[in-house]
Amino acid sequence: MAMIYELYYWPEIQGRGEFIRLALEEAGAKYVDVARGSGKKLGMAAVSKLLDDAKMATPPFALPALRAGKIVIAQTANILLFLGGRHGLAPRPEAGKLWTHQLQLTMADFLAEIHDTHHPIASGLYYEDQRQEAKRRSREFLASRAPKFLSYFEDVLARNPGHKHLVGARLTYADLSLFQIVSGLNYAFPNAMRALGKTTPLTLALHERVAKRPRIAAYLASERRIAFNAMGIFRHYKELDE
Ligand SMILES: N[C@@H](CCC(=O)N[C@@H](CS)C(=O)NCC(=O)O)C(=O)O
Repeated sequence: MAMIYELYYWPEIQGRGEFIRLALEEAGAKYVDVARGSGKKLGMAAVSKLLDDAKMATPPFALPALRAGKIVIAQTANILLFLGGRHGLAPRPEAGKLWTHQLQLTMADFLAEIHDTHHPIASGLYYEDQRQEAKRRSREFLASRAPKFLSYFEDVLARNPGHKHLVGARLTYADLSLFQIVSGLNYAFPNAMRALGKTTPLTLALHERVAKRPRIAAYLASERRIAFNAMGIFRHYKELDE
């Protein structure tokens, strides 16, 4: 019988959980989005139970976490390393596996900087309490950091024969994650992305192709896909996108 994974993540945002959802959806894997479910052993109570489990020998520091049978794995890139190996979403040879993981870790760095555009001082403070700093941070991010990260991934695509995937000749979870990053940046910084996109045609083409993959297209059109919103990692504040 196929395993039913349990994804533990916050119920109202795409956030880091979305990188896991995309991999599970592309793999056609069976999973339960625990916090979004209702009934026995589901909902936020189940998430709290996991996070508060004092007896667990391998507790996660933060979400997302994935339960696969007896093991619970956390750290987005670590979960994807695991799923990539199990579902053919990464090369099997060590060099390719590590390269895919390396790209994912670089996207994790990028994502942290994206988050810090609207929360540069503290995640625990309201955006309104760090507005001025957010403006400065975003200006710097859009002028130098976003172009540096995006042109890096563009260059990786350019170096890979065929230019269709980040790694080798087949789709990997790194492609799915780059799709998610571009989707999020388009939502958060539509103005800046209009200009930045012109310099990253291979990345934009990858984004289009991933969106059209049958399982991903079905997922994006479904209720399982949470819309971008003002609570997630990718947020749209007009004043940060000028
Ligand atoms: N490096 C971790 C970061 C995890 C993380 O920061 N998760 C957020 C939600 S997206 C969280 O639950 N943070 C709570 C905290 O840091 O206290 C990963 O990539 O999974």
